[in-house]
Amino acid sequence: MNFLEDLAWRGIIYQQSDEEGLKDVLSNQKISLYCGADPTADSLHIGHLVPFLTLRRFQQHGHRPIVLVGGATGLIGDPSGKSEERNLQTLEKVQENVAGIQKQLAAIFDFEGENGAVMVNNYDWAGSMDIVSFLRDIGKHIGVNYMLAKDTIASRLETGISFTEFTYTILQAMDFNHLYEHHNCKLQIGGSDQWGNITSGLELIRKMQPEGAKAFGLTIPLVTKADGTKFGKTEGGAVWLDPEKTTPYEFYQFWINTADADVVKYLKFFTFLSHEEIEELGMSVEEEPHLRKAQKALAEEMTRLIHGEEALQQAIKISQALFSGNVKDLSAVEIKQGFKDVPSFHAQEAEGDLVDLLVSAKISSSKRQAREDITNGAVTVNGEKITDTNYVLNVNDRIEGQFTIIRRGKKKYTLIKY
Ligand code: 485
Repeated sequence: MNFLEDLAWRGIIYQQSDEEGLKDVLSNQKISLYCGADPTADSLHIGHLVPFLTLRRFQQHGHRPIVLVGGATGLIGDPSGKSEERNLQTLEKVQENVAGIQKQLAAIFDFEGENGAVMVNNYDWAGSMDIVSFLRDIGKHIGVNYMLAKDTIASRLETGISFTEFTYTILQAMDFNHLYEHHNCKLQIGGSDQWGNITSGLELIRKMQPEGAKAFGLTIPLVTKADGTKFGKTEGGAVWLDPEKTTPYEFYQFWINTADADVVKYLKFFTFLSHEEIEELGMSVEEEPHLRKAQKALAEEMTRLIHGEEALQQAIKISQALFSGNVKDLSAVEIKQGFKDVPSFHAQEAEGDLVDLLVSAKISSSKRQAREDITNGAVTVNGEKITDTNYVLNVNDRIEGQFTIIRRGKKKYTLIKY
């Protein structure tokens, strides 16, 4: 199975500008190719991953990835897939976001060696271009009729689109042409919503480059869920790569919770596991789904890839502790991650009596209920069952002086903070 066949097996290919042509080029040369992201936030989220991981697959096969962050395009706003005009961001905010995103992308690629990755920012060539050059040298090659026919523009004609966003596709086309000229970049990849922008680039290259110049476009399908809900969203919103926004534990939990109907597809899309490994995990989903081997493999691969081995081990430790209830060996840092979404209560130094605390932290509805809960054996403090209704919490019940974990019943955790 060759590289393109592997991508097809993984379900990664959606549209191609010239399937035979690309197959031909890749069968006898190593190329440079690119994928871009706009700095709309200071972090990427998992919706960005498949295209960039695909870029990394190309690198593993000897091709050179060019990673573009849109310092210029981020100031304009891509209308693709948006039903409404975007709000402009300030230059300062965009630059701050560029730095955050570049750092995350840098961690995914290898910058050393013969086909080391290249990081570029389109602000470096588009930011200083003057309007007369733009209109004469670039704009003249792109017909307005051609632009109006693009889905992302046509779909906005009723509701309205500014000249700013209308022009966006030309900026992205200019990037492809620039990278073709300066980096011999022959292929642009992106999510399926980028088809219009990628083909604008092909059009501009055809018009501006010497006859016979050949470039290609390839898009990747949107990641979907079997139950029809949107991929990559949790109750807390997007799943970010930034550990401050989505902790490694939450990140791990997101993947662990993948449905059986989706897990093999995600293993193919997101991981670098071999066909044999993925097929074996697929069999496990069929024959022994309760073991959730495929989900565990997916969560481990993804957490290790984005956050590293140490964070992965911590995420596993927190998950096991929360599952078994044996929480006393967690460190304060681990508790902060694992209990981010658990109800918490700020206790005053004086509140040492367990019954009082259960009531003031709203764990039990009354003192009577609290005593009943304790005698029933429903209450644990840091994973230890307490059956004495006169129990008074002491300094030893504070993990690293900061937290006490109280559980009522099987799963209802409350975090006491000091
Ligand atoms: O030369 C380029 C300039 C900007 C871009 C690409 C090439 C960014 C692109 N227009 C864009 O908006 N991408 C999205 C983003 O930045 O969030 C997403 C796409 C998604 C996938 C992902 O980037 O919506 O399909 O391509 C990497």
